Formats: sequence, structure tokens, C-alpha cells
Amino acid sequence: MKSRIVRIEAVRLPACVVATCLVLTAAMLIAAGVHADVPRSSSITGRVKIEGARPKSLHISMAADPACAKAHPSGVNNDDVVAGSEGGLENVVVFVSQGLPAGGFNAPAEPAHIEQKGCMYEPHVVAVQENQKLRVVNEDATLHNIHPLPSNNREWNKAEPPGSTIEETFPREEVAIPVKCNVHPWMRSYIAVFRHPFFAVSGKNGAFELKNLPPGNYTIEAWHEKLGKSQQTITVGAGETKSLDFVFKGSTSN
Ligand SMILES: [Cu+2]
Repeated sequence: MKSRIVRIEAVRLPACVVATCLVLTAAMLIAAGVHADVPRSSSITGRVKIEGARPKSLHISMAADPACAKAHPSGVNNDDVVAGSEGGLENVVVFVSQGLPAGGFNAPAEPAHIEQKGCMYEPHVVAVQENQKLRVVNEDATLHNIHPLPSNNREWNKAEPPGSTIEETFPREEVAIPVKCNVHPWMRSYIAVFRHPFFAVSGKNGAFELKNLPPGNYTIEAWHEKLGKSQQTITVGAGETKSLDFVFKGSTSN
């Protein structure tokens, strides 16, 4: 009886190993971002606008730090809401929030960049993929630090002497992580982290483009640090470019 049990286990073990191997191989392919059979030739382009009264910009004095004051002798207006004369809204993160196939996407080898320049973060909003390097460069002749305040990633806080560079990554999706500088309380930026590469930050005139999408039915979301979120659904066919605009309402009282 004893030897029979042993024999049964000996037969079952290879079957389990094969099944486990198959599952693991499939998981590894997905984790490696293998969606080779899906064409990525679709695009979504558009503009983000603000309508109605724009929130007032606060004036920032940099007198507390002579190196910052030298860069901005009369201070600057904060960059929470940056819009052109026709209402094109900058610094809006536009991204696919639903509709992508399951699985992972490889992080690009090229790092994303953010600088401390004139005692402001530039760009004000940056978007990266999970585990993509974010290179942070201090272009100023004064000490900064960079201190992200995430809710879904590990918090860290690094000093940056003049001219220094650091690199960091964020392993989990999060829209968006507020970033401060403990030395200069007016310095603020946001880092958006995605599991996929289908995101953009609106630039001049509020323009954005989501490129190299597989065809599909998507929910596209737009996020602004002060004006909130907005989402729309859209269908794009293979090789198709569709346009999509977002409109945020400004404050009704100033
Ligand atoms: Cu600083």
C-alpha cells in the first residue's frame, strides 16, 4: 500500500510541473509586455479647455532665498492653472483608464525628466510608466530637495545640492503624486504613474496626443490638480485617428 501511494505521487508530480510551467510562461510573457499580435496604429488627439472664470493665480515671493530671488526678482505667479488666451489648459494628464488588454507593458529605457529651475519644478506635471526612471536635475545654485507624497507608492525624500541629479522609480500606478520641496514651500509639482504607455500631459493650447494605441473601446480620463477629473468613452479602429476634447469648468466666483 505504501509503495502504491508513492507511485501515484511520482506520476502526478510531472503533470503538476508541466501545468505550473505553462501558467508561469504565460504570466512571464504577459509581464514582459508581449502583445505582439495586436497592432498599435491608432491615435487619439485633442485639446483640453477651461471655460468660465479661471481661478486666480497666487503671487509667490522668493525673497526668502537670495538664489531664487535672483532668478525671479519680482516673484512669479503660481502654476496651478495655466491656460492660453483661447482657454487651452496645460498640465492636464490625459490617459486610458479602461479598455486595454490585461497584462503589463515594458517601461521605456529612456528616463523621464523633471528639473528644479528658478526654484520652480519644470515641468509642473510629469507622467511616467511604472518602473520608468525619473531623472531629477537641480539646475539652481541653491539646495533643493524632492519629496513626493504618494498614497500608493513608497514615500521618499532626497536632498539635491546645486547641480546634482538623482534617479528614482515608482512601481505602482497612481494619478497623481503631489511633490513638494521642503526648503521652498511654494514649490509644487505632480507625478502621474501608469502601468501602460497610453498617457499624455497637455501642452501649449491644451493639446494632447495618445499614440500607438491598439484598436479598441476606451475610457479616456483627464485629470487636473485643481479642476478635478473628466472622462469620456471612445472607439478607435486599427490605423484610425480620432479627436476628443475635454472641457473643464472654471470657478464661478473669484
Ligand atoms: Cu526647493
